[in-house]
Amino acid sequence: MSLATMASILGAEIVYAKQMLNDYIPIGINEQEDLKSLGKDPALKVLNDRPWNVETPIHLLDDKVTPAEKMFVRNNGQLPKRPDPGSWKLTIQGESVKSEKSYSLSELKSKFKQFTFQVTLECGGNGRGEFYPPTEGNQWGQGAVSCANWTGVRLKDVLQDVGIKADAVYIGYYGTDEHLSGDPKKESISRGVPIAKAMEEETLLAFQMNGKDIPLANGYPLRLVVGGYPASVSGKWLKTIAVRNKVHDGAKMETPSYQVPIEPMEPGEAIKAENMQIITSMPIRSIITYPKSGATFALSAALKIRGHAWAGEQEVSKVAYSIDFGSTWTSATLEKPVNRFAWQHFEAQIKFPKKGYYEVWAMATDDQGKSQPMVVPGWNPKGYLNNACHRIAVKVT
Ligand SMILES: Nc1nc2c(c(=O)[nH]1)N[C@H]1C(S)=C(S)[C@@H](COP(=O)(O)O)O[C@H]1N2
Ligand SMILES: [Mo]
Repeated sequence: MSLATMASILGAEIVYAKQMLNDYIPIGINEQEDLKSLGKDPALKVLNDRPWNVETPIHLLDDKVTPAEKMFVRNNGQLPKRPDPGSWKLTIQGESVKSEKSYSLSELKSKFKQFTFQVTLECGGNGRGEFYPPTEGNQWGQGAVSCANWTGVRLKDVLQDVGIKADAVYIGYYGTDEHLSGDPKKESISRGVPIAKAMEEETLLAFQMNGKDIPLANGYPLRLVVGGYPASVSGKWLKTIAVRNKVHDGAKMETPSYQVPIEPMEPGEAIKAENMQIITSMPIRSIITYPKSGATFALSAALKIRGHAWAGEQEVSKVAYSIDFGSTWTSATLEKPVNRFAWQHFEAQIKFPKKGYYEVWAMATDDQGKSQPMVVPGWNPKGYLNNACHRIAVKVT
């Protein structure tokens, strides 16, 4: 590869190119090539490539419907090879099914009514990087979230077709992604939801995203899509659903995975299983997707900001912004969600009083009156559910 080609891929001159070894490929290029092979925008941020954990910078979440190439990736195990959709089977089994049943993808598509919902999928660890003291795990900024259109059939309709017993309390999923160790006896992740959540109208067995095949990294050819809960319950590369007569006990259902303290904990305090609860509805949060933090604007023109807000299983009823470090707040214009579990868009026109440096903060409030905290909320051992206000820097000249 010529220096000029490398510079154009990197989008910058390689300042010390003369010092580079012959045939050396800058790491910046490797990561970008890998992202391209994943089908992702090279501007996404790789937090880990084994397993793949790729975050979307917030200004790239500006679309109302998240496009495939901008959707974050959170894998716990190895990325499966592209499977043959013709031989894919979904099996519904477990203690609480009347009898096990399997469906091919074409059976799922032809036998059941299809639905499309726009669903916010947010990693339970989104915002983890801001906890202090730091907790283990991917140090996500605030971009481990997406909101795409998912098309599929209702899990409810399929479970009713299979026939489930009265003692069913939970479902658990199994995907085809191998454990990082390659040990076939180990699962990378196998989580689930209470049966009532599984039976909700919007809970889908999805085979399309934004009207196309689901990207491989996001679960091709079939994934569970469950709104409002942490995205870890939306199993990718879905092969099996177990209908359980107890809380599902798959990988990452155990304490402290995807659990938060009932009574507040001090950093370093020993974790007691009886003080931990499984995360259900995600907390309220908002992000300012335009402008990009650090942008410069002329004082003469009003600045139009925009972004999205969501609140797990609740609806967002208000978004306000502040330009004076939270002293005063002004309401933004807020749209209704296109359906339950879709994020909601807000925008506002800001007139700044004079030239200088500002921060724009956004704060959402849900229909139960719950707002986002201005600072990082209660520390927890795995760094989940940081929904502190998002803020951007703005220079007015
Ligand atoms: N089979 C499988 N499903 C999975 C995961 C996984 O590693 N394997 N990761 C979960 C987690 S923790 C999250 S946050 C979401 C991420 O979805 P995405 O990669 O499509 O953005 O998928 C969930 N479903
Ligand atoms: Mo996650």
